[in-house]
Amino acid sequence: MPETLTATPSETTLSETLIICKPDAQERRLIGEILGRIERKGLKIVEMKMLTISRDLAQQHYSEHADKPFFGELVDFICRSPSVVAIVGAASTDAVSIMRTLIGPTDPATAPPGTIRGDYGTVVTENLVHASDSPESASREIALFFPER
Ligand code: IDP
Ligand code: MG
Repeated sequence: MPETLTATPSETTLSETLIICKPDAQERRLIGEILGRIERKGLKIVEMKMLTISRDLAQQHYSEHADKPFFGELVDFICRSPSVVAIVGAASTDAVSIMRTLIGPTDPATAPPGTIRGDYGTVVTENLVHASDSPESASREIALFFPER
């Protein structure tokens, strides 16, 4: 049997990021597909919960976009039905960049096939999945969604 099929994945996580399967993922029955891609990549789901994000939490999470014209639409969208929020760990220091590569660029219309957004989305607001954009954002967002940690 090839080594890759028998190897035990590393339990070590050297870095973490935060992901959100957004409301469109639940509505379109794509939560399992998204989490499956993350796991098959070799990343580890370290913590996970499902919740309908409150407007207050959404505004804090997306505070950097408060002045953008799409902010109201974005908050309405992210609160409209349940999301799955997870801490994702990598056995390297690159959890943030690996996850960002896996999801693809923000606009699914131009995101390359092979990325989650490129394979499943067509409009920019409803792009299925969030992932932290830097280690600093990851720390802030993990504290926001998992304050008990
Ligand atoms: P990111 O999710 O790739 O980091 P950001 O620029 O941080 O992208 O935007 C946050 C979220 O806001 C996006 O994932 C998308 O859902 C939404 N968004 C971004 N740009 C637009 C836009 O121009 N119109 C509507 N929604 C947008
Ligand atoms: Mg962002």
